[in-house]
Amino acid sequence: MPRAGRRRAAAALTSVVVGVVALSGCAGPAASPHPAQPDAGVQLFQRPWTSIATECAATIGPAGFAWVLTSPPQEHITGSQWWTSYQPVSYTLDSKLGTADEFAAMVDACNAAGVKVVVDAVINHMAGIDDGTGFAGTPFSHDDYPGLYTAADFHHCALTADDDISDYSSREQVQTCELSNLADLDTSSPTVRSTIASYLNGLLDLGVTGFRIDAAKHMAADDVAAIVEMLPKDTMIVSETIRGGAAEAVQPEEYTSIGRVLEFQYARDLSPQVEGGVLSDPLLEDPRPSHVASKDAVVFIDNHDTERGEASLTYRDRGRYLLANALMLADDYGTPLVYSGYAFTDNDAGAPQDDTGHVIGWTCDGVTGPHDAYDDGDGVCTEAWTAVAGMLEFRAYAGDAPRLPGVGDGTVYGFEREARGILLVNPSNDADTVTVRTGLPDGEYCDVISGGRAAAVDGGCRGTALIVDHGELTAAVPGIGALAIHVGDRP
Ligand code: ARE
Ligand code: CA
Repeated sequence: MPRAGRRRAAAALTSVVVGVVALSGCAGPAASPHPAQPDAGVQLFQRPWTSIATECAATIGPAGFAWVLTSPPQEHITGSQWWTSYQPVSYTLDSKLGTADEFAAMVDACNAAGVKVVVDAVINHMAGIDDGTGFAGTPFSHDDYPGLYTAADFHHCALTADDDISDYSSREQVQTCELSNLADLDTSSPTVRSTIASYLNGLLDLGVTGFRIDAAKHMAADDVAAIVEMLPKDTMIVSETIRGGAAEAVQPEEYTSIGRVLEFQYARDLSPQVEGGVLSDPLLEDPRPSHVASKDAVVFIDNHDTERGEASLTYRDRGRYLLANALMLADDYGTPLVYSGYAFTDNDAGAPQDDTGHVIGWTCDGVTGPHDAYDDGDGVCTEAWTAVAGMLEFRAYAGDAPRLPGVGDGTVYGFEREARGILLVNPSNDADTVTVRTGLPDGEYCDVISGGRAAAVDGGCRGTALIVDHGELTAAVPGIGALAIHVGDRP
């Protein structure tokens, strides 16, 4: 199908799915508002295309995710580490995650399930090793990639002894030297820009919706903008610009005119509070200092880098990690990106591979929450957690209702999305009962943390039933637990 046709078809399918969600909302009480269009995404780190295709139909679409972020799809260096994906050798779609045909089939399957596909675009650099043969058989050396780039297409910054970035307070180093020895493309060059744009346009032709721009900080914002201008106007762009503090020369704000940015500060403020068991700090409420504007932000609790580094909560924290995700999904700040990777003890270890170097696929059948224990290589399957699906529904019903100031007592903290829903979390080990004022209409509700999406079934409730009476909600919140009710889920 030609590009325009495919893209139109994907848009039409999305609105059909949204329509179905809206209709099931109507089956409830007449007063229920319709849910808003989903906006949250899920990063499926190192998940093969055939697995993503299955998951889009089985869990991701039904859970109410709007988009999935894939790992990089281009040919890369060989090796068992996950990070080989971030050393491109060519733009051929033949990688440890699957073939071009499998990629195209995955995009079609996800679009058909109402899930848009956003691709991790590694365009700042090529490989970081001296030479080799790529996963699809392409021979290369550090700054020579046959038929694609020659030495003239790369920066050779000559600002540091080894041409590597050593000082993040120098804009010139950050953007024209090598990030960990990765051959740095001269993104100011018109030919480099158009080579990159043709790679990205090829992906859009397959029905992809947009891109995470890897290492965006390491390209001048003007260079990224010039490349994005060669793509269709509605292409979704999420720039990876790690907020590195005031001493750094390059700041995320420089990239917000191009699209959204990943706002790293969000998890840095939220997660330590959940981990420490005390949630009350006004940092979590408006106005949020040192964050980009809400409309410009994609937020997350962790990602593939931070779960191996700075993140204070990851899948290993099980219940508290779930609480942080619930708080993010309930929030009115930013576009949430849930993270789903695999268990590991060695930071470099890739997802399990077969003897051809392909990652062995996994699906999330039967997963309903964090596992009690993980073996290395186990899929975490966050996208299949009952509470995550429930909070995506909460989010849809919260729509554009503002987040009200925090409520709570003892170890329980929570907030209301005005008159639409309320979330209460208890990050301590012990259950705690609280009574809070709420603007939700009086009546019976069904908790979506324990009950999931459409927790109210057949006039009953699959989760914990809760009552709002005279504008008050009294609830026993389990230790390392949460309760969430919204106007769309009333038995
Ligand atoms: C690997 C080896 C290196 C080797 C290199 C070349 O680990 O030892 O020199 O290969 O052979 C990922 C891995 C890297 C890996 C790379 C290539 O994390 O370990 O290197 O793939 O295979 C900065 C950047 C930010 C970047 C992080 C990791 O600003 O863009 O570093 N994040 C993205 C991806 C990564 C990926 C890359 C970029 C490269 O998400 O997964 O690397 O494509 C402060 C600064 C930050 C800085 C941070 C860490 O916080 O504010 O800007 O992030 O320090 O240095
Ligand atoms: Ca660069």
